[in-house]
Amino acid sequence: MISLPRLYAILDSSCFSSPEDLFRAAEELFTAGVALIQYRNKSADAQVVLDQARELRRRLQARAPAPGIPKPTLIMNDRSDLCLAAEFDGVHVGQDDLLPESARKIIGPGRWLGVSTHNSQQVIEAGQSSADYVAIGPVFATGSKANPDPVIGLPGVRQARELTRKPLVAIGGITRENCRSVIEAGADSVAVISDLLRDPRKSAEEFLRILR
Ligand code: TZP
Ligand code: MG
Repeated sequence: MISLPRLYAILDSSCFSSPEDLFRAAEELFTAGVALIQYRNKSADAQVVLDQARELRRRLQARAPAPGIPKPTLIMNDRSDLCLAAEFDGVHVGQDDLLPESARKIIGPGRWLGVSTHNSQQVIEAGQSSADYVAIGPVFATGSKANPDPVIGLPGVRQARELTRKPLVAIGGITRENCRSVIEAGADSVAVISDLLRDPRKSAEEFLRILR
């Protein structure tokens, strides 16, 4: 069973005005000690996604981690093929992507597989799959996802916790203000897009302090 860090940072290309800005944010998260980072790009062509993912990895590999902090685990959103091609550490699939077992076939046994879920039935199914972690959400209202599923609230996190023993990631509208309550509801980790954007290093440090 994998061990999830409390903070799971998601870098969504649509939130940055250039790839360079995204790479810089990644470096700041790295400096803050963020141990798990997802690269999410819903709009670019596959080759552009691959090139950016490789550059992201190269930038983070080139930096020496702070003492006691490992290199971040890098997760590719949606695409198992690009996860392999970019030599990422894992892939995250949603309900509209490859089924978990199909993604697993591509990435093999060693890389991480995460699965997004939005209701009890999906949590149960993901829990029975070869996923390494199950993500549940949106916990709160979010502006970072097109056509989000209904908000599940903290009761939804509690329910998901009862339905699977796999490591549980909560996502959607999670901020420094509410993240503690999400962990207390049973999540092992919180995935965050927007509340890391403004000053990535400072916000990540604050998240990590609050979640310690
Ligand atoms: N899946 C469910 S909510 C969400 C995704 C990708 C977006 C989370 O972004 P934010 O800005 O942290 O609410
Ligand atoms: Mg997806």
